[in-house]
Amino acid sequence: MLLEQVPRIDEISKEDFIKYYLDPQRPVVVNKFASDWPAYEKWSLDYMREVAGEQEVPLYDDRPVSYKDGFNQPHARMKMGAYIDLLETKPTNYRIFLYNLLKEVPRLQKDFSWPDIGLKLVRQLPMLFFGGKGSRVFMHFDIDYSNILHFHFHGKKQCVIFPPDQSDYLYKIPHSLIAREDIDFDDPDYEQWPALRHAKGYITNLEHGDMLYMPEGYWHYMKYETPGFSMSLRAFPRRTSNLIKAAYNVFFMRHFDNYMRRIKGQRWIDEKNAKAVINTHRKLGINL
Ligand SMILES: O=C(O)CCC(=O)C(=O)O
Repeated sequence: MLLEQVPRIDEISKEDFIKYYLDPQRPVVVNKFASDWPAYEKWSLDYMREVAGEQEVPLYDDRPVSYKDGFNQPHARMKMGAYIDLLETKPTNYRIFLYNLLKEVPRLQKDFSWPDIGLKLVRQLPMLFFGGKGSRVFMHFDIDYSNILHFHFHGKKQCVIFPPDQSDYLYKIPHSLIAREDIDFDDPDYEQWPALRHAKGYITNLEHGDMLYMPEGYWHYMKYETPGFSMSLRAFPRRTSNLIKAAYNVFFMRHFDNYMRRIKGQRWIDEKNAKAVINTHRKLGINL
């Protein structure tokens, strides 16, 4: 894998964001973008415990996809307060993924403002993500091919991202949004996954208040270096081809995948995992 640093800037106007990043679909990190928001002072794990401690939240760990679970089905539930205690006391794989906490706890919405940056952000979908020290978010892209503004709080996080045109090298699982889960994207085994040698992407490290812009359909793998949390704001894709793919995923693919899990069970998951390797190697003419 060839990873270059995501470009970083200290501030940006709407015009420049559109011209240099949104139109050409290039990622960027804006350092301390959130520094003007009340969230910059307030948002910490202690504050989340205070305002949302009693909320029951869905949790995911890094177990491989099983036919017994539905598409994106949580692995456990816990009170937010107990979850934050866990995050603060020991490393844990439990993560909160794609949770609309701001709907459950509306006062959090007063802590930030919607950036005026040339994106039509979807007001109903400010999603929060939490992770413990060392927890990893498998390599995936988002079902709706949105443009994503990803803000990080409290701790440090590393993000490895790839443009959609790198999909051929990433061992994509058919009928899903993920790459092979047994690839260690921190230190890939190129003997086992030779196609990854060709993949060209970006890496960046986010700290409290930083914002990463991920263009439409970008693959992302995230590692929480300390306990922390992030908020993603999203704008639906502007490219028609991505809108069509998003509609296909939302209205057909995930239901088809759930149906096949019920019909074929684990065989369906195993077949898809095998196909990810066959398809990738065939496209690149690799014979192992
Ligand atoms: O950082 C995370 O926990 C996951 C973030 C993510 O997948 C997203 O923003 O779409």
